[in-house]
Amino acid sequence: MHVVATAGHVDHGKSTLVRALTGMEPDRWAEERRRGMTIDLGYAWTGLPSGAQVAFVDVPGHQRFIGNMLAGLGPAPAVLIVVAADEGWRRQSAEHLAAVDALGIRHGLLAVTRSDLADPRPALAEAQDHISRSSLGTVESVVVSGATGRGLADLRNALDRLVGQLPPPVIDGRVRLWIDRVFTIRGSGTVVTGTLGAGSLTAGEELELDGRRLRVRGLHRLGEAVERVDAVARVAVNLRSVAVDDISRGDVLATPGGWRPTRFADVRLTTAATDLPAELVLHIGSAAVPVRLRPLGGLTARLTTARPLPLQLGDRAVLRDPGQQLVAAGVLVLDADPPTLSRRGSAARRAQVLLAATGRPDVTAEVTRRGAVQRVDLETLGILSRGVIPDVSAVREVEGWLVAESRWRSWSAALVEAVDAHARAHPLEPRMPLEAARRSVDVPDARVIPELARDSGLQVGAGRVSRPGVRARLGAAETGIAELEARLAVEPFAAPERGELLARGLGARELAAAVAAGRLLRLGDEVVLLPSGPARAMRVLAGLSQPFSVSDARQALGTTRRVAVPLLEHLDARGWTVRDDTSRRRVV
Ligand SMILES: Nc1nc2c(ncn2[C@@H]2O[C@H](COP(=O)(O)OP(=O)(O)O)[C@@H](O)[C@H]2O)c(=O)[nH]1
Ligand SMILES: [Mg+2]
Repeated sequence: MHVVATAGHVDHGKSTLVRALTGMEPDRWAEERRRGMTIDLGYAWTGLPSGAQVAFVDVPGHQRFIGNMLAGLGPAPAVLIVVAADEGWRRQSAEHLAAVDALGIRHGLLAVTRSDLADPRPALAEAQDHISRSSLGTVESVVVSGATGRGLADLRNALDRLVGQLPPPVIDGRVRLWIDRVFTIRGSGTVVTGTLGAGSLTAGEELELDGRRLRVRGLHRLGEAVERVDAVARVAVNLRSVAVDDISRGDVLATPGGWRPTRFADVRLTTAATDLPAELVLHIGSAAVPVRLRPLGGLTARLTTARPLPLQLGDRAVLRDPGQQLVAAGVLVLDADPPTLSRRGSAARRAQVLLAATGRPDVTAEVTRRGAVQRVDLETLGILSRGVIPDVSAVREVEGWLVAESRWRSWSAALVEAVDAHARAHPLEPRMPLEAARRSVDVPDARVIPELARDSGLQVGAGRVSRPGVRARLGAAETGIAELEARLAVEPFAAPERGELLARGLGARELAAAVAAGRLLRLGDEVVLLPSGPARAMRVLAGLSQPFSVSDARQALGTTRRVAVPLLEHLDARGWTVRDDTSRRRVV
């Protein structure tokens, strides 16, 4: 399906054309039909000669309803501009074209209608002239009459060519459905409608609305119940467990976790705009939200929105001056996650950065600007698609982080320096804990450190990072350790008592260093043996009749319960012995 919005001055024959093309009534309200004027958005659809389906979003032309018009136009990929032959280019023709241009819509068609009332050529030439200077460029034109039916077949063919040129939608991406209508259907409950520009919807799935998870009870597409709707489409979504009053036009149904609503965006003004007031209304999708505009320099500005919006890089929107009911400017979102502007001069520096921004995703530039960023953040900002691998010569991907090569090299240098400084300051434990390394290098996530360390010629083990082969410098404790080693070589299970350790100058730090250096083995808090102790114990225990008790082991090893119990537990833990029941073991 394709979606085309109408545009054009009030009473120029938009709704009449839609009615003639579709056989459906776009003016849904009794008041609209009584006044013969479109007030709100109308919806109608038809098949084209090629078999393609087109759904129209028919907009009001009257200046008072420009907000409604923008809600219909905002999410539409293409536009049908309607001009009356007898009236020519009028104020809202220009206003609507300004909105089309601000939104950067590139696909359109011109219909000069009411050709039964006047020579269509002057109106056509004038309209073409205006349109060719907008984002639409030169468009195909058709002369028609809604009253006589003249040119309707040509218009159908032209619509076919128009929709045939539209770029294929992305359907495996995130959903952001700007809601344009909310109502209840008896027996079904709350229904919302919108133009699905990308992604797909499935009955039964969960979506997010304003942070709430809601389940899709059913879907309608062109009036028919369906299980799944792919973009581009007009779609009606029946939602469970939400009241009509809790939803309004401009709200968004979104892929859960797929978007990060923001109140700040840096934008480029895309249409020449001078003397913009600071208080404006931003029209994006079907939403109209008050914003504050802070010029940064050149045509760039920071927008602060009255409520959070799910924005992404490259979004187009319209700024309107609420006092004047006019399109004030178009905006292109350059950054939906901008840095805070604090210090004097930071706005000007920010403008410098933004001047170079294209509004197209540039992963390398984004990662370089931020240094390091989580992949999921770039995905929610629309900068990187799921599964796409960034340029590996400029960006490194580690544990869900994207790190600019330049930042990686500075981290690497800082890590080597920090590890060396740690080793100098802590000779008894020269290996630096990962978290301390993370803090001193200012890496956002300790999970990145192991790869950073390896890439820097360092080694990682036991939650610490160090130069390869680094040893604890035991210094003054060396003599005490050597004496203890000599004694344990003779009496392997006579673990030293606290008094002996202190007498040999071995406090907690020295013992920890000797353990880290592989000189001693510590079992629990109390027992210190040689690292060979457990293997020597196994040789003795294997000679016992199996199973054996703690007491059997103690006697065979010539030691005390203080040593035997943790030693046996250590052997259990290594899988060298197993406990048969609560008190007896056997050698495996
Ligand atoms: N004679 C003539 N009248 C038309 C034609 N198209 C629309 N009209 C009339 O123009 C008026 C406005 O039409 P409408 O479709 O409501 O205009 P919209 O405001 O652009 O939607 C209505 O009275 C229509 O009957 C046409 O091709 N020929
Ligand atoms: Mg109308």
